[in-house]
Amino acid sequence: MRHSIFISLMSVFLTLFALTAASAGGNLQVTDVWSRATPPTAKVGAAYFKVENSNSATDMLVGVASPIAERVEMHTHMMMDGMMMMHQLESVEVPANGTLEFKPGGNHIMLIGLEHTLLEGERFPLTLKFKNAGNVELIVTVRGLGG
Ligand SMILES: [Cu+2]
Repeated sequence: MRHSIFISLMSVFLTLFALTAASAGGNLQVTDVWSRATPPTAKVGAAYFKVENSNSATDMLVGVASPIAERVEMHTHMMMDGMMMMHQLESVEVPANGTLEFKPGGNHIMLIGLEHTLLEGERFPLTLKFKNAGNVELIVTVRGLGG
């Protein structure tokens, strides 16, 4: 008798665990993943994307990684003493049932120490690390300098 109660409790836990695992990452959708081509001597580039969160809970973007640069950071622009400055962010909130946008003039992913010039049409991997959803692997498409 005891034994069967233990088994059924275990199966409840396992089911709960499976449900939790399935929902992780499933409610975040990352679109518009792009980067801008860089001039031949440039050592830095930027990447942009949009995260849609259809979950009723907020998530946090807590890290970024790419093999294409020595360092990858999250940045934002802010006015300081009348000058537009870049400022590194440790984490960025993804609002519940909302959208987080990384776009030119605002939040951006900074690729520092580029391995090579980014050419239009090129693709490279980018990993976004979310506090709740875990890692999301993306492919960034490089757009032309004018686009
Ligand atoms: Cu920057």
